[in-house]
Amino acid sequence: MKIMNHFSLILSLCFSCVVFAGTQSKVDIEEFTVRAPIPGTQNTSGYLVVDNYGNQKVTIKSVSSNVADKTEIHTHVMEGDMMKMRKLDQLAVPAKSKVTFEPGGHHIMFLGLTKDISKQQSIEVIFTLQDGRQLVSQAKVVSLMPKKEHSHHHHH
Ligand SMILES: [Cu+2]
Repeated sequence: MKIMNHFSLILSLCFSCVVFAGTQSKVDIEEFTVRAPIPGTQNTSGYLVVDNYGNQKVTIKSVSSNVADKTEIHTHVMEGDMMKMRKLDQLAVPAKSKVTFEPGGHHIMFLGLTKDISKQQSIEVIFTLQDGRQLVSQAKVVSLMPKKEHSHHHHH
């Protein structure tokens, strides 16, 4: 039974290579937020969920934006007892699964901001997939700074 399962898995993988090559990947970018940079800093990070609801693995090859010199996929790794960021050259999302980018894990890194994104509602980020398709998504700009201006408003 186990051997059969393996055999049919291999068959279906090869089958999908031939039949579905060139078809569109079924993937969504969800809950995309980017942090307004801390004043005086040039870098910031974004978080999202990549939802691959298709039957094929989806690989993100690169990300780009027009608000920073470089836009990269990063993850955090432990080196000794130090948490360090590392650039990922690509990110594979298995079929029927989600990858969550969150603080302490994967993130979109914006290096060398060229625009003051804290004044924008959202920014555009483009994900290029291995099949050449591009996903254009909007990241909502969120501020981590306490909203002091609201603390003096009293509602009666
Ligand atoms: Cu980073």
